[in-house]
Formats: sequence, C-alpha cells, structure tokens
Amino acid sequence: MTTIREASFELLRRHGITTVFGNPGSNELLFLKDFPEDFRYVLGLHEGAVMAMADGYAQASGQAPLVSLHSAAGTGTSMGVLANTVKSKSPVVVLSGQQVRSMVGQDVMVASADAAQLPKPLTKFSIEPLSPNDVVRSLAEAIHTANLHPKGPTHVSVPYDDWEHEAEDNDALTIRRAVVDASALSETQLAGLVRLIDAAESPVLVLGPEVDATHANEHAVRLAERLSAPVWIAPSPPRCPFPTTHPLFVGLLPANVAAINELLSAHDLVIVAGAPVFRYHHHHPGRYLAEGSALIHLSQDPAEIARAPFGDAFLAPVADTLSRLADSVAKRVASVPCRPHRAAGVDRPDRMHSDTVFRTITEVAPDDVIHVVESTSTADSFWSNTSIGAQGSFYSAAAGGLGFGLPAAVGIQLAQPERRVVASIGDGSANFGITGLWSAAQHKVPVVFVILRNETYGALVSFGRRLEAHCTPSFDLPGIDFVQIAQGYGVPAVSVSNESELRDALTCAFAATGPVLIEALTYHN
Ligand code: TZD
Ligand code: CA
Repeated sequence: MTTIREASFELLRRHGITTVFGNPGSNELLFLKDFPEDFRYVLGLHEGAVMAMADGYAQASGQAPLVSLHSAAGTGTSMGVLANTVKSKSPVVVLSGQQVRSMVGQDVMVASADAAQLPKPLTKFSIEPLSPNDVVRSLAEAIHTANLHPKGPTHVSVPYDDWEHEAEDNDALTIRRAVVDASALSETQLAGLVRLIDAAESPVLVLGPEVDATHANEHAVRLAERLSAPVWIAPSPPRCPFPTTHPLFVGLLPANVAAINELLSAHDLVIVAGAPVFRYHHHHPGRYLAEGSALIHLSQDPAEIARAPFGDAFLAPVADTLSRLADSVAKRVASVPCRPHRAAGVDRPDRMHSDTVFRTITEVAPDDVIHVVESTSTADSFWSNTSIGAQGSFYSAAAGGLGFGLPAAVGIQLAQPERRVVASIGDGSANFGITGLWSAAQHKVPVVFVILRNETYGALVSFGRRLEAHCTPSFDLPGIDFVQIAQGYGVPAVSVSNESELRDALTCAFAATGPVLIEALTYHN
C-alpha cells in the first residue's frame, strides 16, 4: 500500500522539491515520519526565519521549496515575512499541520479553526482538502499554482491523520503531470510595439525585479544598448535587473510621484519592464507623467498591469519581449548619460560612515558576490558604493518587511553554494530574523553577516524628520551586543570600528568555510 505521505513525497520529488524548511509541532510529526534520505530538512528556530530562508532559496534557485509549519501559531508567526514573499513572487509551498480531522470541530489544542483562511490575503492559493483523498491533488495544485506566472506562495493545511491513509490509484496520474507555462506577443503585436519605440525621440528604460527573476538581464542590456537609452531601476528594488557598472545605468528611481515625473520628464517614451507602474512609498502628489510623454508597461503580471493608473501595457513573458525587442528596434547612437556624483561620508574617530562599510565590502568581496541587504537608512550609501553585475547578485525584502534579510541570506547561500553571500543588515532589522544565525551555524552556511550597528532605527529617525513627527518616543537601540549574540548561536564574530579593522575582518570572513558575523560600529546622521 502507498500512503498519502509516500505519494506526497513522490510528488515533491517529481517537482524537484527536495529541500524542506521547517519548524515542527505535534501535528507535523506524521508527515516527517520516515523522512526520505534524498530530502534535506533545514530546521529554523522561528517561523519568520523559516519563511525567509525558503523565500531566499526560492528566489536564488528558481525552484519552489516546501515550508513545513505548525498549525495556526506557526503559520501565523511566518506571516510577517510572507508579506515579502508575495511581493517577491517567490514560489514557496507552505504546508501547515492540522489536528486530526475528526477533532478540529471541537477546537482541541493546536487545531487551526479556519486554516485555509488564515494566510489567504498573502497567498495565491490556500486550501484545506475536504477529504484525505484530495490531499495529493491539493498539494499538486499548490505546487503548480506557485510556479505559474506570476509566481507566488501557496498554502495547504493537512490534518495529520491523513498522512497514513492509503493514496488513491489516480494519485499516480496527478504526480506524473508536467505543466508548461508559455505564451508570447504575436509577431503583429511585437511589430506594433517596435513601431511605437522607433517613433520615439528619446526613450528611457525603467527595469524591475521581474527582469532579474526571469534571467532577462542580458536582454535588457542588449535593448538598452540598441536604443542608447538611459536605464533606471524601478523604486525600492528587491532585486537588481541591470549591471550598475554599465555606462547607460543612471540610478534608482525614488519612490514618489513627483520625483519620478521630474526625472523622466525629458523623455517622450518611458518603457517599464518587469516592474509595477510604480511602487510608490512617500506621498508626494503630482502628475504621474509629463505632458507629451507616453509610457509602455511590459510585464507578465496581470494584476500589476490591471492596477497601474497610466500607461499602455503588454502582458507577456518579459524575457521574451525584451529579447525580441532588442533584435528588432532600430539602432541609435546617443550620448552616454551622466550619473550624479555623491560625496563620500566621513568616518568618526570611533565609528564608521556606512559608505566606508559598503566601499570596503566591495573592495574585499569576490567579484561574483551576492548581496543581501536590509539596512533601511543606508540604501543610497549601499548603491553608491557597490557595483551589482550579473543576474542574481542582489536581494532585499520585497515588501519592506523586516526579518527577511538575515535568514534569506542563509537560504540564498544554500541555493548558490558556488558563490559567496554577504548580508548587510541593520542592527534593528537583524533582531527580526536573528535566529537564522543558528541555522547558518548548524549547516555551516558560509554567509558573511555584516551588522551595521548605528544603535537606532535610523530610517524612522529620518522619516520622522521629514514628516515633522516631533517628540516621538525614542527609537534608539542601545546595548545590543551582536558579537555575544552570534557566539551564542554558534557563529564566530568580531566587532570593528574603523576601515582597517573591517578590511581584516572581511578578509578572514571570506576565507572561512562557515558563517562569520562582523559587527560594524557606524553612526546615523
Ligand atoms: N516591523 C517590520 C516587520 N517591518 C518594518 N518595516 C518595520 C517594523 C518598520 N521599520 C521600517 O520600515 S525601517 C525600521 C523599522 C522598525 C528600522 C530599521 O532599523 P535598522 O536600519 O537598524 O535595521 P537603519 O539603517 O538604522 O534604519
Ligand atoms: Ca540601525
């Protein structure tokens, strides 16, 4: 007899899902029983860290991992990070354990009263199968849905007595299904788009995370070069779609209406690829787009296209569209745009400016290093002092939810063992995902963690000034010793306060075979 558990593992195996990130409780034990040897279980000490490791792994491998969580409490605890996962469009399949079917109605301990409802606003699909006979098919639906564009997290809740039931004969057919996700602009649609672009005098490109997620970076470079068009990265980027060392790269768009309009106003055509139009943050009302400008939106996300308040949109795989446009648009020659110069910050005797931290990381890290960043007040400093090149070299929380960066770095490093990951994390942010250090230590995942210890929620101090929110409670964070915390989780650590100490620490960290944490003493200005 094949049990539902065995059939489910066969389904997961069939889809290449052999890494499980989890935190277990009593409801999950019968799923984890006889855990197959070809699967790897990465235990996280907190569900936020579990979800972030899985999200990072999904983004950096392109493959859906399984997340195994405990009932309502475990699933609920993961949901802060899940808010990022939906925006990063990571194909994560969440399996939460449920009490025995016949007991859920009595609201016994660790039953999840309305399990499918719990993560619903954040997931593409959420279900608790109505019968054990539908468990394998439901799990298959969750896997396919997670992997179809736009990708995203899905959730299945399974009562734990289901796992030992006999699987359906028909489950074998479900397990065997392959699904191909295709479609592209027709030749006529493409020709229309090419005509629009060729008719423009001064096109500009704005690129977003979908470009990096679908490995379309090189097509974007070819198109930009063909058009000799300046390239902006769309606001608050969770990934980097274009090499920042390229002469056509001009910078990151700020996240507000007025500034975007101003920066793009010199162009009669704005081509946005693989980004929402636009993901604003600060409220600065104004005209979306200058008089006489037009906008073309290329995306494979129907919801993003439907909600955009302006621009004509083309729903099709971004990689294919960019590649065919690069082959078809007329070649132009234009002068290379200039990038604004930014003066470097100055160190204090006992503390560094964040510019020093990022510049030194750039100097010491290997060229193909992967950056994971969650240090909110130092975003400009990061982009001014680092260069991001190839596909898959930059990751950040897609919804700005803290607790992603530190554990995501662990998942990303697990997915990319040939490259090194450096995680630059604020001292505030670090605490939301700190338990990721333990998983890194246990699995010897060689992430270099750099904690920027400016002893405050710097971004909130700056935001407060801008909103004139005076006399708030203090947002300072004195007395958090990251060296002791890291050592407590089994990660070797050192504190540094100037450039030469940082350089030495980074050199040792990149030579290490396991994780290392560097506490960099910085200041907020
Ligand atoms: N909680 C969660 C889960 N996500 C959030 N984004 C916040 C709270 C609010 N928040 C921000 O948006 S930035 C920030 C908080 C608390 C401060 C982060 O401090 P940091 O970085 O030390 O990591 P900086 O460079 O000092 O700002
Ligand atoms: Ca801070």
